[in-house]
Amino acid sequence: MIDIGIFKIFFIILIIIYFTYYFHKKFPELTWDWNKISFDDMKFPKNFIWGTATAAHQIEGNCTNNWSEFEKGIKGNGDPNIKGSQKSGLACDSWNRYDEDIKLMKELGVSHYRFSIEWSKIQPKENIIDKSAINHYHKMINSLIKNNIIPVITLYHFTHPIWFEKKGAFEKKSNILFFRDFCELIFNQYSSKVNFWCTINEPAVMTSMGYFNGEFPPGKRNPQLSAIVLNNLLDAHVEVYHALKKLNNGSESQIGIVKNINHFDPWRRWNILDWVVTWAVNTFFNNSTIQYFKTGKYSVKIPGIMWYSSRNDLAKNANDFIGLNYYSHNYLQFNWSFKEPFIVKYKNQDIMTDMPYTIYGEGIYRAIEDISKLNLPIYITENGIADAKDNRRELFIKRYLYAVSEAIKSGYDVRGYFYWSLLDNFEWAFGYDMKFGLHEVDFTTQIRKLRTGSLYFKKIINKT
Ligand code: GCO
Repeated sequence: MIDIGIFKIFFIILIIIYFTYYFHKKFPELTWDWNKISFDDMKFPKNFIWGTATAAHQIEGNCTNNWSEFEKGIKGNGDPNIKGSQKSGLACDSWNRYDEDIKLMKELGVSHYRFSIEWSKIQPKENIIDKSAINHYHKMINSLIKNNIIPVITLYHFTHPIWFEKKGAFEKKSNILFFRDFCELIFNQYSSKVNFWCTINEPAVMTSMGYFNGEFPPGKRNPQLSAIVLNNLLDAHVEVYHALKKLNNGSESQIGIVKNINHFDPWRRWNILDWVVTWAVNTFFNNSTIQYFKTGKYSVKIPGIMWYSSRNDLAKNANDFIGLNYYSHNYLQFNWSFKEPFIVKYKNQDIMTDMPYTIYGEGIYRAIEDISKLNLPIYITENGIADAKDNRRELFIKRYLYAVSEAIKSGYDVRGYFYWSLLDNFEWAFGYDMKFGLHEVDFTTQIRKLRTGSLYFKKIINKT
């Protein structure tokens, strides 16, 4: 008698092999031989936009918001929320030194500056609008324009007033109205001078860090809630987009969301379990947002972790462009633990940045390919390296810019590139340890100095 069990096992093994092979082929991990690449071939179109980017909480100083509250706290394991209990504090004092910062941009040769408006400074209490804060940004925008730097506003870059946090922030769909009102107010103020608008910065970063692993405020660890908050942030973008379009200057303005793509690749390409965890993380982090704007359907269904779906038909036409933030990729290895289902891995031969990820120039090409599914003009709204020793910055810039130039050569509609960041600044949970600045900042004297590793960027942008 033949044992049916053996056939079953054989059949299951065949299926596993088939799927592993299928994933391996369908999701290649792009790698180039950098030794054979000449950076002299790099070309950018004449009208390509060059800029730098910052965010209010990271540079302005003296913010009182959900982040400044979080900076005081400690995690469940007793560690401080921010490395070494650092506080954002005075940051780069850019609230007072914006003219100095604009001078740095001019010296670099960039034509655009992406910055964010600090909601908590404009609306410190639910019923109070601070006119001096509104005037402050008017003055800053005027100064940018006077210096021929085009302002690009981000309406929401991770921070909000404490009163909004107390209401449950984006955990509740009904709170979107408060955010929409704030955006309308800002748009009415500045849209006659500014026509390039980013709504929300990196919703998936904010939700995975804030609600999945608890590294950002509100420090929760609740996967199901993170799926809901992500959906609410995407719906908030859609609501704001359509509201702003109806206002004066709305139809002439370019309004879009900013999406961070971080690829998750399997540590062992021949292991189906590594594919399963990368599928799960990519679904939440990358694909759900792309699918939402393509089809109006939001769906993150990861058995045992999160299970949520909804629809918003207004999402399909809710961007004039897409902002792409790109830094790197991570390898994931499946782990037999419900609490920690995967481990992040790095290959020995890869060059690390100071952040827990490597230099992976090819990745920005892949990310452009992915985001191009939305059929929108693409702006790289952030890309840069944390490199305190300044011994990898030039290499980073060369490789990533080369990859962007290759994407343009292949026909992708990439129209601009904003380097993150103009200055060293408060890098969220890492505090001031991460040095992303083209300019080094001495935080005791506030003196800014262009880094040697940034000279290549200056050279390229002044060539095109
Ligand atoms: C983010 C933000 C920036 C970061 C930058 C470097 O991705 O967290 O948009 O505020 O500082 O990405 O990590």
